[in-house]
Amino acid sequence: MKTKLEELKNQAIEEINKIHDLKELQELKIKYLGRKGELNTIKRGLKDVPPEERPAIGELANKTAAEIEQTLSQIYENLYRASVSQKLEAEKIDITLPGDYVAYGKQHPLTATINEIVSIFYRMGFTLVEESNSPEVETEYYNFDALNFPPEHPAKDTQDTFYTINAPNLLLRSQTSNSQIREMEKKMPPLRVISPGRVYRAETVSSRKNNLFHQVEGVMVDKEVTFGNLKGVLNEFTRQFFGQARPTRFRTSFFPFTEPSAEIDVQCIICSGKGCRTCSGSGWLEILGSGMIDPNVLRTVNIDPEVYSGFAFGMGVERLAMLKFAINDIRLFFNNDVRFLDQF
Ligand code: 2NL
Repeated sequence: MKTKLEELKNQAIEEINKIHDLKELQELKIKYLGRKGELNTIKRGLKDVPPEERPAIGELANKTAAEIEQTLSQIYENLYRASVSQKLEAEKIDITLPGDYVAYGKQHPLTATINEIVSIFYRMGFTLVEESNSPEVETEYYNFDALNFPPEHPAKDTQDTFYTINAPNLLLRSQTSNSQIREMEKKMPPLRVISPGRVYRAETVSSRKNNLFHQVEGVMVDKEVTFGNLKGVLNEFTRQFFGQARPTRFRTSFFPFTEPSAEIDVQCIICSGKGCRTCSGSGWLEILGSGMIDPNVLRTVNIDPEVYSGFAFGMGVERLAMLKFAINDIRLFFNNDVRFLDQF
């Protein structure tokens, strides 16, 4: 039995030293040291050994087991180390390589233009209308009637305005004045608010017109607000938006909701001559409409026109952005072509 154990040990160590991976190691462990393994098979012969020799043989069996165990764990350690360094080698990262290209998003030119307009007025004491006062789906009353549009005004025609088919008198607002009417209904003067937002018109889409566009409108209402205040505020706006050097002019106009009314032009940024397509040769470009709020409008929102007066203005954001950045097609704002958007 002594030789059997001796042979077993040598055989086991020889086999263990030949293995390549942890799976083989596990198999050998079971083969030699497992419950039904070779060592136990030999140990079962212990009962045939004379009693006086049993302790020495038993001790030898335990020693053999310990030696096999030790060889196994040594090999285990070597294999484990090798597998870890192999893994580390395979997953090695070269931190000196340049990083991946990341395409940064940009603010849309319309958003940037709205933000610029809003911040200019903000610095002159205007605040934004409340979102809840500025719905895009609106009643005929807030879009037209409260603004002193006569019942038969052509803008009310279904050819010009999008009406909903499932509810009478419900439409997509054609200007953001609805929000100022709602603000004035709820709050007392002094008031200085602006309302940027989407508006809708049933236009034939072209390089100059889209069914959806953006407006910024504003009103200021207080005791003794004058046309002089209107000129002061709007001159300051055009100076900041188009720059000190660009000449502007006031020109008389007409709107149902303001009296008197005026439009502001800036000198054409494209041309300085007769054949210009941008300004039709006039040399001037209209940038916004304005006026003193009609007393009828103030009465409609329960503000006494004998006590209070106000001015109002409205401008098309796409139009202003097109003039400022020399963009020749309004559809570029809505196509989301990155080659266009990347330039801002
Ligand atoms: C334009 C002209 C304008 C207004 C908008 C307004 C609003 C109220 C009362 C009176 Cl609540 N007026 N808004 C006034 C004058 C002109 O817009 O050409 N917009 C693109």
